[in-house]
Amino acid sequence: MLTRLSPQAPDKIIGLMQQFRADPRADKIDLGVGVYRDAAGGTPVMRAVKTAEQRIWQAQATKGYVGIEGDPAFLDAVRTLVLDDAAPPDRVAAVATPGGTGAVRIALDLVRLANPAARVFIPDPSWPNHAAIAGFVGLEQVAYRYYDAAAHALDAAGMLADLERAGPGDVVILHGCCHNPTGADLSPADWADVAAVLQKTGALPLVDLAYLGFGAGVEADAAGLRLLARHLPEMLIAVSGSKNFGLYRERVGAILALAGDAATATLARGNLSNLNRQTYAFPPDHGARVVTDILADPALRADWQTELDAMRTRMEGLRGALSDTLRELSGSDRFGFIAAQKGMFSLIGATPAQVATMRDDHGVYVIGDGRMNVAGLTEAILPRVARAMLAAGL
Ligand code: PLP
Ligand code: TYF
Repeated sequence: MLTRLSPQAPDKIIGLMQQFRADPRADKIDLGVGVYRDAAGGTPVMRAVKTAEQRIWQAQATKGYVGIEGDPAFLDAVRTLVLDDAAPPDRVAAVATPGGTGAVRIALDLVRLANPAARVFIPDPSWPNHAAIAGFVGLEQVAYRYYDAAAHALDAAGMLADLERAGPGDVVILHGCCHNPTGADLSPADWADVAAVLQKTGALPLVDLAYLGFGAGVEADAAGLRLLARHLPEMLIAVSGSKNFGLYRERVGAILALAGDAATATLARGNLSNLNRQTYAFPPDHGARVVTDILADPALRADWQTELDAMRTRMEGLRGALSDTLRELSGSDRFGFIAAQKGMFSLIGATPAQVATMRDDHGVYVIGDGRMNVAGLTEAILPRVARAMLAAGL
């Protein structure tokens, strides 16, 4: 049986992680996979997470199963963090998932159950797993214009024109904030325009929210999806706790389904619960419990917020410093967009050959499409990265 399998390529991000690990150079620089790094180049456990874990270790008396949908307290905490009062709780169905990737998978499985003929509209470019998972669950994919590479900015007119083509049985994937890989986000006015198009077409938004708090702060980053929730009858939100709680390997996530009424929310919850059961039964609990405890304890929550704000401010500082260094070294303003963009990533505008030169000649790893994890920079390595970019011909 197993001999009948065909080889599967890893996605380009995970492939690059493997290539980086195999590189023997001591001074290699990893700006590939999206992991936040502090000034020392590490990805430490957040303070509030450590405290919550200590308390859980002391108080937890059992590792018996939690429910198939995950802990209701976790789901309430996530719903409130993400939606605040933008949607009545009885219209929201939620289940916990392994990470945001699990949430995207369960969301697209839910769409397939509702309408196997649904088309999934995916921004061009997007996180590679969007198209990969849509294809794997058997849904047709449609790319919509998102990024104007020459302007290093959102192509709002192209996006809206393409989204007009989605119909009532279709799904539109939107990045809640900190667009991966471009760093180009929707303005509040763009969100209002998208809401109007979705209202007109009846297409279902699937908001992928992997970086809440990394863009402009938790409230500002949630404003766009909350606007959709206030205006549209239905939406799906795939939430990740990997980045903003630094819980990557614990696999913290949830899918929220906003339905038109409470009865439909109950129907959606039953389907989400069944998808969890078919896929992995009980979702992981440890990271979810950490998040629940942090959000429920005012002191822990304040400390988490402070550390998250500091991480965001650090990323903004690195964006400014890289753009300034490139201005000094190149005598031009052409990298100003790096300072203006949001979150961990920017497309630096490198061709595949320039990406290879940066990697082979300078030991600087960015993804093949030119995506740089700006949050992987440190003050110490930043000048070397800027010089490598220019030496590669950028
Ligand atoms: N969606 C996007 C756009 C991402 O960049 C990521 C990666 O962090 C995820 C979802 C989900 O990540 P995880 O499964 O680690 O929570
Ligand atoms: O885009 C990134 O780097 C992160 C991590 O299949 C990631 O979102 C990368 C690839 C993947 C899953 C997560």
